[in-house]
Amino acid sequence: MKDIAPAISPPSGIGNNKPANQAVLDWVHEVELLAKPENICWCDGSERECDYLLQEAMRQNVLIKLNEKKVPRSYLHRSNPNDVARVEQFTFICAPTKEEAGPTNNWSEPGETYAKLQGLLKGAMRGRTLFVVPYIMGPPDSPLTKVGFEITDSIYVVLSMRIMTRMGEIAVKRLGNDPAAEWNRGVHSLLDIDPARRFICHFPQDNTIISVGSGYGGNVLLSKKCLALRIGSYLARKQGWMAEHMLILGVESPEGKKHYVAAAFPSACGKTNFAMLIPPKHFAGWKVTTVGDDIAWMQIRNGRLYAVNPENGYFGVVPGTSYKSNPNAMKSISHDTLYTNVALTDDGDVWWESKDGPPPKHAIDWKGNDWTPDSKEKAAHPNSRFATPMRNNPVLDLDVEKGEGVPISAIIFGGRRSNTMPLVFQSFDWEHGVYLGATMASETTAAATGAVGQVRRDPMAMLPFCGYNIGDYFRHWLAIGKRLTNPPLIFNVNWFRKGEGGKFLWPGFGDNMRVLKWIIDRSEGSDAALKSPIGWLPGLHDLDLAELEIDHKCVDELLEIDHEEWKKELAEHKNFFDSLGGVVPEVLMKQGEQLAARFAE
Ligand code: GTP
Ligand code: SPV
Ligand code: MN
Repeated sequence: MKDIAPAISPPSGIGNNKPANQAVLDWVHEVELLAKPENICWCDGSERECDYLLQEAMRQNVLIKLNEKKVPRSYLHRSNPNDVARVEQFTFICAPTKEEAGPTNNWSEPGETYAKLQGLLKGAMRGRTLFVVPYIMGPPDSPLTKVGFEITDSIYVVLSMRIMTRMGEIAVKRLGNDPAAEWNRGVHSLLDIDPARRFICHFPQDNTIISVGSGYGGNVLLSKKCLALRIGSYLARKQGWMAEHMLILGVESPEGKKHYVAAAFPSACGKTNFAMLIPPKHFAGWKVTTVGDDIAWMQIRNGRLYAVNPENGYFGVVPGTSYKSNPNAMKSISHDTLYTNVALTDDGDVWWESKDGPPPKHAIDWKGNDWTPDSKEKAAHPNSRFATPMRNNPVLDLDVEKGEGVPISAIIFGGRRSNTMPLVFQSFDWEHGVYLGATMASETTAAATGAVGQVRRDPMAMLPFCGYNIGDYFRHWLAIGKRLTNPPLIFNVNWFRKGEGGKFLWPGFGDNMRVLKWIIDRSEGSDAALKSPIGWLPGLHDLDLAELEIDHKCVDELLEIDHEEWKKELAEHKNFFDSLGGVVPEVLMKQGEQLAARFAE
């Protein structure tokens, strides 16, 4: 299968949705002169255009149509095996100075970087079509909503953007004719999918993104990590709002009382699953609904935080998804879904590790090779993904389009930690909560290239996504807290603590409702908690574990604070802050000292 495909020649009425805005026309013309495409396809996001592009993508072997009976209107794409995840080491924040990018980002000088990228883009689209994809991020009537245009030479990117964003005419109309209007410029070219010529570059001051050499996910769907998080976080700080790597869920009690919660977990650490959870039988009458599964844009209204999901679809991890773990995700991806890097069965269905039922006797793996259950290789890549419209989600929250957003009662941080971190605890206050976020860590996953399973600090799950100096980002969090008269409570969770034999102590998935319930109770003023050096912990009887088959020993272990482990943890917090070269706000340094002092008491 291919990423790079020759130019298409759309019939009349398709591909000529040229906007009137002169700034857009000038920019596209500039890229055209540089990249020398065969032709330009101005996208309008219509059904007719989509049908045509799907036909072309199949004809060009970019997509395989799946069995219409098994997965209606769904397709499989295989990316180049050298191009299966985000590339953090080749991701750059090109702020005017290194200091503005800060100690956690790769920086490169804007002038030199533009020149280098222009060199790479020279003639890069010869023989290809240049697609212009207009899109908006955010519900149409939100004041936070942003317009973006992505230029790309990948038909797969166009089809993915149509799922992931509100794409087409809606954005052209919203931008209007004012050449001074604000919009994001995104240029993407596959070049030749060579890892040596793969760069994801952000120019926050110019609201511009240039991505070359990749065809995969977060590297190329420029709306998502590049605009909604990296450029988004830069704009958010300037404009006084927040752009976060957070899911947003609604939780409604049997009495009809509803809360919204936002949770920041690092990549492939459970956001999509938590956002769609189905409460266990014991919680009859409780309902969880999804506002977003990956990104939250939040602003202050009447002293409270309100969140919108800027996206229109989910780009979720496939392996591990099953009717047992996440029935709502399974239903969402049972039709109208674009799969990347999963296995293809002989009857045109898709398969992946941990899907329900026995593995197929034979399949074609994600690399396009024969596969049987005896194969040593995985059938699906660990970072294989689905792109599916959020409308497919059976528990989509009714307020997902609400421009003002949903009010947030609690913020949850969490990572993958085999030890040290208890199942759940609550911060003493906002500043302490910011400390929890700033010091959080997680084992690395297949969502980015590089080693998997290594504990690294990932502040607020934003390490790869904060578009400016992390010290200023911490300061921004603290400043937001000062402006909130009714701030969300802040919690930390860990679904991934392991016991003897390396097995997860906590069943996770739907049973995470038990933890969520405690969080909601605390938000409503319940005093069911015990004070510990690290924060408020649920007492043994404060978590509703009814009808859960779990050893009491496991629950003890899940809630245990091991002083030896915490001694190491505290040292790592300090090392991490010190490694940031003096940018960490004094209040957070103090929080660390206070935490140590509480342990010494
Ligand atoms: P990104 O899209 O990369 O930002 O990831 P995400 O945070 O949305 O992660 P996702 O929900 O897709 O989960 C990633 C992996 O973690 C999947 O393989 C899940 O099956 C697994 N997972 C999710 N929730 C749980 C849980 O509660 N317990 C356990 N053990 N695994 C979980
Ligand atoms: C992540 O890595 O956090 C993702 C997937 O959500 S990607 O869009 O590829 O970045
Ligand atoms: Mn993510």
